[in-house]
Amino acid sequence: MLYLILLALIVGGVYSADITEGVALVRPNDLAAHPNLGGYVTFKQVSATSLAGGVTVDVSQLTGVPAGRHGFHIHQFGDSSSSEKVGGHFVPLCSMRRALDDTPITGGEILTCGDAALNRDCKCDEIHGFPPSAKRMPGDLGNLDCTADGCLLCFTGDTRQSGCAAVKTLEQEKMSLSDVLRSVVGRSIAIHKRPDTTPNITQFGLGDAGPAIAFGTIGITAPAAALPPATATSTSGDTNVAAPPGKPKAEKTICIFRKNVGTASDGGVNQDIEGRAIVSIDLSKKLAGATDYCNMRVEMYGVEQGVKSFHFHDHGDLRYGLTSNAEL
Ligand SMILES: [Cu+2]
Repeated sequence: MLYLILLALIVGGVYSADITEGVALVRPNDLAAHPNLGGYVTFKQVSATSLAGGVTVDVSQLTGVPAGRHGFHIHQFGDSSSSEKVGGHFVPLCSMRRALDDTPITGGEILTCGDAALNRDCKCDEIHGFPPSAKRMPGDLGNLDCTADGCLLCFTGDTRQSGCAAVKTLEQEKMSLSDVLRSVVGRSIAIHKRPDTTPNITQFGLGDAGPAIAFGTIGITAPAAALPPATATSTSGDTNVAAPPGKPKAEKTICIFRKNVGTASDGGVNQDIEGRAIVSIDLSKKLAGATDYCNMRVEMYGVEQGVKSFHFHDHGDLRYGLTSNAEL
């Protein structure tokens, strides 16, 4: 009996309340070209207490992505207002040297990056590649393979018939939702126009996937209890301990408001509102002991006249907004 109770405690402790989750609502960069591109992608850290086991990515809820293969990455920054603002592929700890110049990566350097299950050497993180190899930037997620039925995620050698799947796990401890050093919270995901075709990781390159057709910013998933029934898919229980990046410390954050996809009749509301809110910290003021070191600037368009309430909310789970009657 004691054994059973202990087992229940262990299982409950790991899998009920502490799994860390993130979710990115995806929006097209050209609403006229892709009026139905939407949905969301979820990220779940397999272990609540360590990076071992990796992060599971679920693309099953993406909709309206054009048929074919599309490069799929996490990018460095959460400002999804342009391809320049999202930065390069997510590389949390190492120099971005290889993303900024044409320095070829030699075979010798490649040899120092083993293809073992775990390899955190910077040389492994700076090289563009495909999972499941360890020789890839942490933001390299492979390709999406989409049809009218939806999208699958594909790694090296995968085909739609064999290997590609709606839910796949990224290993090698390259990203996290609980570790501030490797956190993907607040970063952007990008769906590109063309396939990521990195056949040879010995050459510099980011895969020739072309421009991004859609972005989404990864936010902390709301606990299931806080979500409207239609979107209550989180298994986090009452808490979600996903953590935003801690290093380098951010002095400025931005929230991009994008026009909604869909029509009012299928749940799309406030379709004319767009803009951004920027919160920044004046470090010189803060270090000098001033109390007015935090500034906020809001640029919004399409809001009907009148007084509107404006809040920060607990989570970054924008599926809240998919239900027009959600009162928050
Ligand atoms: Cu990309």
